[in-house]
Amino acid sequence: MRNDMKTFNRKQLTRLAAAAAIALVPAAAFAHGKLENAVPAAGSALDAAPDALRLTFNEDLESTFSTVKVSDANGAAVTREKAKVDASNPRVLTVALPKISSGSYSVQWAVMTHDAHKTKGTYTFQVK
Ligand SMILES: [Cu+2]
Repeated sequence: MRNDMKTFNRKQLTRLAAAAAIALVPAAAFAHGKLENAVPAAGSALDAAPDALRLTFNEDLESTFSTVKVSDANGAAVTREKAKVDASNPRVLTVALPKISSGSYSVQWAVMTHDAHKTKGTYTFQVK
C-alpha cells in the first residue's frame, strides 16, 4: 500500500510537471518577434507615397532571415530592394520603396530574432 502511494504520487508529479511545461510554451512563443510599430502604420491612408517602410520589433533581428515584401492591389511586388536591419537599432527593419502611385498596398514581413525565433505577418496601407 505504501509503495502504491509513492508510485501514484510520482506519476502525479510527472503529470504536473508536464502540464506546467505546456503552460509555459504559449507565453514563450508570444514573447518573440512582435511587430511593435510600423511606418506607414497598418490601415493608414497616406496623402503622399512613402519612400521607405520602417518596422520596429520588440527584439533584435537577424538581417539574413528578415524580409519585407510590399505588393500592390494586383499582388505584384513593388519592393525591389532587400530589407535591411537599421545599423543604429537592430530592432528596426527598413526597406526602400520605389515611387508608388495611389492605391492599396499589402506588406508581408517575416523576421528571425537573435534567438532564432521566426514570426511573420501582413498588413495593408493606402496611398490616396
Ligand atoms: Cu525569441
